[in-house]
Amino acid sequence: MQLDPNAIADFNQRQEENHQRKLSYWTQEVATAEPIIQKLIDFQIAIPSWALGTGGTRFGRFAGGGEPRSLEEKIADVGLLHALNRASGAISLHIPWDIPTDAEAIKQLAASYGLAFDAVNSNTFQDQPDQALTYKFGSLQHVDAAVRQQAIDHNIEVIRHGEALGSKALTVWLSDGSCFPGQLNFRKAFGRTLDSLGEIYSALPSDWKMFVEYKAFEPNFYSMTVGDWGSSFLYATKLGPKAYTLVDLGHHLPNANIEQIVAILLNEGKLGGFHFNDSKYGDDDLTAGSIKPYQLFLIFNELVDGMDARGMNHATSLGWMIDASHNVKDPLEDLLQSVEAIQLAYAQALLVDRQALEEAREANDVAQAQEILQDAFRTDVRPLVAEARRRAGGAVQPLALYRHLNVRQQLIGERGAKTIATGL
Ligand code: RM4
Ligand code: MN
Ligand code: MN
Repeated sequence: MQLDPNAIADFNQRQEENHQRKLSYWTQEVATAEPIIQKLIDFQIAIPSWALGTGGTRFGRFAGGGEPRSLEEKIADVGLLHALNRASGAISLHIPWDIPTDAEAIKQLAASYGLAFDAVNSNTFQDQPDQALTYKFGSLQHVDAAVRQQAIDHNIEVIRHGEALGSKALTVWLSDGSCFPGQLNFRKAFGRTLDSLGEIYSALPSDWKMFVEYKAFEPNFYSMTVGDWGSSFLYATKLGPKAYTLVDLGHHLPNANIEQIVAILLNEGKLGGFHFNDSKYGDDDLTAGSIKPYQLFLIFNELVDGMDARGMNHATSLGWMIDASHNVKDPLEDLLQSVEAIQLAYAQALLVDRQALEEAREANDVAQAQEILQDAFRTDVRPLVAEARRRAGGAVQPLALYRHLNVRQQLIGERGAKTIATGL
């Protein structure tokens, strides 16, 4: 379904007075309000094609209705999100869950919604029905060269699909590792994985990036061959200048200081991008900012600081992607919430008084340094984010409008109550 632009304008009109009242503090009192609004308008977050349906756990799956049945319908869903918030202008595809059979048509369809294609993702963590060899004991690390070759070929095929769509990056997340001590020769597994990644790297177009995503656990529970940022950094460094580390917020051991990891990778020029989500325990894939919003802010604080130090464009230098799963919420509502949480953290980070913070640090004024960060974090920047959406043609209150228009009911009407989207 397409959103009627008049519906957005009408709904915004109802909020206008309220919105302007909250915004007036910003426009009248805060000198940086305008540049922050502009940065927010430019900042786009890619939606994962694998998270538009209801997610499951290994215990079950409780599907909602009106889930997208095809890649075309997934693109339509992301188009809806983007029409509402004007901040979801890209989609990230997972192959083979979403194979674009007619790339030109898919590209045009996406363009009609104002969407671009962010990183394409390969999948060597599952066996496909038509696949010759199994990934049960790994893919790029496998002891059998034929399995490694099959996984390399798959990744190259994913690059080709991405090229046809105008994608500029490949994300490789490997489930490779071992479940029990003794199962794997760590040194050999690292070497084989590096060689296999090297083959894929050689197939990258010159203007592409390769994102090496790490994860500390699951599905292998004793060791993961790309298990932490250190290993990912090592692979990326050995592979060459087009390879970068990708940080998925749910892929660390408990209590890891992710903002410090981000600061160091960024400073080394090896941070490629993000999979945003939130978690309480592990790779929970919950809505961004729903559990640890302060952590999300602290990550953005390092990002803004580090990107500015290196003269990087906030909107385009890194891959900004969501990787989430929704077991109990409407996926589209959840994604609207995630995008907004990311924008809020970004806006708060832009508010930090960096000069004062540096002065406090140089003076070892710990309390003052903490005050400066918490002052920004405790500021209600929702009017700024709403204004950025409004100016870009989106809804001041996207979730409220989504509900007001009964979008899910309409999707159920179009697609049916029992549909299943490919993905997590
Ligand atoms: C993994 C990882 C990858 C994602 C898969 C579906 O845990 O986060 O990025 O592609 O899940
Ligand atoms: Mn991920
Ligand atoms: Mn994950």
